[in-house]
Amino acid sequence: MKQLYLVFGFKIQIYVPPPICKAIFCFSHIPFTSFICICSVARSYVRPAGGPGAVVLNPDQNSWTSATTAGFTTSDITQSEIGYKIIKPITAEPSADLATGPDNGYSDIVKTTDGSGCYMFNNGSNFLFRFRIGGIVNGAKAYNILIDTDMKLGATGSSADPNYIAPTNSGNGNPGFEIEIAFQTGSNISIYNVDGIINPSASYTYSLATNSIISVALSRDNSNADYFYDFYVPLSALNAFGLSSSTPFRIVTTTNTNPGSAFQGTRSDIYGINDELFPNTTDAWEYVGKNTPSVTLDDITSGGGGYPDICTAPPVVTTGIAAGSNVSVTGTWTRLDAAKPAAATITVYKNGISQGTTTCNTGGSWSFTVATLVSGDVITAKAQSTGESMCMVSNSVAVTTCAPANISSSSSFVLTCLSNRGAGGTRPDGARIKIYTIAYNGSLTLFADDATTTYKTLYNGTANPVGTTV
Ligand SMILES: [Ca+2]
Ligand SMILES: [Ca+2]
Ligand SMILES: [Ca+2]
Ligand SMILES: [Ca+2]
Repeated sequence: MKQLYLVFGFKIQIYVPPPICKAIFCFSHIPFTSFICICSVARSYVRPAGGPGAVVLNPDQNSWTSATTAGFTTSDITQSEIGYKIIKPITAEPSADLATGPDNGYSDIVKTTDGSGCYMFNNGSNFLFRFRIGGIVNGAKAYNILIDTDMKLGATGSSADPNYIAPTNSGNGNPGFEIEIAFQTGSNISIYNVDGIINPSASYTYSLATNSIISVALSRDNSNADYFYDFYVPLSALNAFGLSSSTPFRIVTTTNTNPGSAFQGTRSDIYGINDELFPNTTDAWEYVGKNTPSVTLDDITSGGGGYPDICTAPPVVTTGIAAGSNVSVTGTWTRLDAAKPAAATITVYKNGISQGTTTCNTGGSWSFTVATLVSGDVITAKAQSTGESMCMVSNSVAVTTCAPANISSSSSFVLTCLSNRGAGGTRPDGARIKIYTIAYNGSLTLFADDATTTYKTLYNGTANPVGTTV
């Protein structure tokens, strides 16, 4: 409401409407004192102009993306004509967090009250997408879907993508996405094969008139209208890339101030992160992709289970696990960000088989006793917090046997601590401690003792055992 002026004791209030109103209704709720005008906001499509738009995106072919001509009144998700499934952001998506482009504008992914800003849907024949964008402008931009079909991303680690392309000073890399779908305003909707490619050619193109609709959302980020950018591609085209209805894939949504492939353009906004904290675009895509749960096309049908809960951050398994009985496996766990639950259940695996669970608070350490470990066993762990998915695995630690040839025969020597910062323990009085490295052929090289200057063995500040021979 905007109070304009007082005229002869009559308070006149004028509503300043959003850009598109179905109608403006005015009434006086207290006779002769004030008038209230309500804009019944039309969630009508705004592009393409001059017709009902794509039948796939607007099945009843009226002028509304809402389920009824009453528009969106309480929720533009539950009242949507298409039952889009929410793509859950890995962390809160801020407004005005852009790498390039005007804040709150045509490339800013914004959110509604539940935190969501991107959506997708499988209608049985087509793959539909919806971006919630803070504004609209004439001109050619791109709204890009990056799809990882082999669950591999990054240059290193057990799930590295063999087709990883590093970024250069002059352009984006590709951390391991295989398919890209781009809504390129001003030209078309394209599907690109980007498997090991950063300068892709479109494998399929579809016209904006038949495959896209832009309409007004209920949310009003920055106190002005937000828009739904809807587009779709046929499932048959994705099937040609090997993506079946049950193929797990990961999805990253991103906007681009250039009208083309994300890999060739200038990143504006990646959904699910504060872009101001991720200056390297390729690393940001990889970070989001790796922290994203997998989904299938079956999940996002009207009867499907929906988009999975977001992943709990993985634990870290402490290295240096020796073979034996009742071995204590230890590690740490830290949540992805402060908005996430502070505790997680840790499941420990031996050779991929669950051995049991323990718990951990964020920033803390955990331990779990495994009954038997032999050299070559591989230990991993996963974490799960309330309301989240257990979809990320820790580092892998191989169990080793430690039996150097000249191991001390003293039973009074006890190693109580071993970490990458050093080791500590107790020893018989007067004994000298020497640390050796062991080569693959079994030969020993002195690493540290009380006479070594680089890595020195200390005895809690005492001179003991000077003169002792070991
Ligand atoms: Ca944003
Ligand atoms: Ca807005
Ligand atoms: Ca991949
Ligand atoms: Ca963002």
